[in-house]
Order: sequence, then structure tokens, then C-alpha cells
Amino acid sequence: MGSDYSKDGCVHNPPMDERNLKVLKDYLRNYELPKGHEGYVNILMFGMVGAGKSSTINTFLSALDPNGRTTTCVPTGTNPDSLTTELRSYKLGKLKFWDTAGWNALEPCQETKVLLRLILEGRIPIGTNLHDFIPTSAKVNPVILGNVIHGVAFVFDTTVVDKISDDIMKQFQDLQTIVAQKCVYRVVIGTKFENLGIEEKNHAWIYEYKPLQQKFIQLSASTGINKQCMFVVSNQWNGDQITMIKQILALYVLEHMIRNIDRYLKTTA
Ligand SMILES: Nc1nc2c(ncn2[C@@H]2O[C@H](COP(=O)(O)OP(=O)(O)OP(=O)(O)O)[C@@H](O)[C@H]2O)c(=O)[nH]1
Ligand SMILES: [Mg+2]
Repeated sequence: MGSDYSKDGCVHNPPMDERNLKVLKDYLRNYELPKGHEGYVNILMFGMVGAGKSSTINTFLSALDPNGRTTTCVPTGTNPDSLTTELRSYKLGKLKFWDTAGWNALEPCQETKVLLRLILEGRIPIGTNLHDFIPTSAKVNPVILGNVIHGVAFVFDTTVVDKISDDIMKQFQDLQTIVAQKCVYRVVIGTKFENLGIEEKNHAWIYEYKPLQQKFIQLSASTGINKQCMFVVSNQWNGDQITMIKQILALYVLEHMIRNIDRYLKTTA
């Protein structure tokens, strides 16, 4: 193991084997909401333009497939016509993933806050163009049963974390405060970590990789989110099968979210 690896400060240590993959997959695919709750667990992907929100949903859906067969049902990419502009949802079992437009493409900032609040409350219909949407009062945006968000994954491109300006980070803090105030469960998902130099063969030790830990420390300091709630996924895959390690990384985040949301739902039934 090279000097870039350290057990100190390691936040997660998922076993990277078939057995753990089966445990994670069984739990998530068969998950049922606690008594007194109906519908789905709604998880919102939120982040800057191009962070990998849509790609992460494709990875979740692929990892949840019994055989890890890949899906690209969520449009992704960096071309202007592949940017996400509308609020969309994708479901598997009792899990529903909500895709949003990159928040820094929405103007002005004050309205982005209102929009986020309305999305969290389930007041924005699926298919709404978030770029054009002018938030009005909650009265004219009634709550849509089943659209209330339970958890938010703040998606960050790990390769640009240290290049985000203070101004943008301040705006992000305001947005994540809104999520925190609503008691919605929050995690950070780092994408594109392979571009930090972590090879596939080393994914088992990814959370011990020092440059990644430094990104987590940096993100934790600037977002106020605990390091224990910071995870990584890899959305770079080709072909019709996603590797076991990529599946485990993705399902590990999901399991963490669902177990915490489930605990919360049980107290509110
Ligand atoms: N190498 C690598 N590329 C990734 C990863 N995740 C996303 N990408 C690439 O990053 C680009 C943007 O990904 P998207 O998933 O479309 O990003 P997004 O956050 O949905 O972007 P918007 O909807 O435009 O805000 C695409 O070209 C993806 O292939 C990753 O984990 N690794
Ligand atoms: Mg997108």
C-alpha cells in the first residue's frame, strides 16, 4: 500500500465482497416503509451543474438490478441538450430517486431557495421545467401526496471541490440549511473520484485514500455536514454489467440513507 493510504481518519469500510453485495441488495430491493407510511422513500439529488446527479441515479438503478445490469434511462452528459432542466423521478421497489437541474444554473439565488423548499415539501409537479419555474406562494402549489422528500444527496464532483468559490459555497450552505431545517436526511456523494488517481483495484480501500479524505475534510468544513455522512460512488462504467465494487459503493450509500430515514419514519408514524 502506498503512502497515500492511511487507516487514520477512515470514515467507512464496506466489505467489498459478494456476500455484502447480496445483503445490501436484498435489504434495498425488498425495503418496505414502516407501518403508518405509504408510497415511496423519496431521495432528491441536488448539486451543481455537471456534478453527476443524473449519472448517480443510473448507477443506483444499475446496482439495484439483481444482476447489476446497467441502465442509462436517466439522460446525462455535458452537452447543452443533455443538462437536466426538469424535475424527474425514477423508481425501483419502494425507492424513488428525484433528479433536479444543477442549482447554480437557477437564477436568482433567492428563488432557488424558495424552489428547493417547494421541492422538499412535494409541491412541484414532475416534469416542471426548473429553469423557467417562477416560485409563487405555497398556497398555489399544493402538496402532492407521495412527492414529499425524505432524504437529500448533495452531489459533488470530487475533482473540483477545492475550486468552488467562497460565494458559491456560501450559497450552498444556505441551501443545505433549508434541508436541515426540514429534518430531511442529508448525505454528500462524491463523484468522479477515479480522476483523483484511485484505480479500480484499489476501490476496496477508497475511503482510506488520503487525497479523498482531504476532500471530505474540506467539504465537511465548508458545508457543516459530518464526515460520517460523506460517501463516494463511481459512475464511470461501460458495457452491460456494473462491477461488484461499484455496486457495493452505490448501495452502501443508499443503505445508510434508507436505514436513517426508516428510523426517523418510525418515530413519526
Ligand atoms: N469519470 C466520471 N465521470 C462522471 C461521473 N459521474 C458523472 N460523470 C460525467 O460527468 C458528466 C455530467 O454528468 P451528469 O450525470 O449529466 O451530471 P448532472 O449533475 O446530472 O448535470 P446537470 O443535470 O447538467 O446538472 C457526464 O459526462 C458524466 O458521464 C463519475 O463518477 N466519473
Ligand atoms: Mg442531470
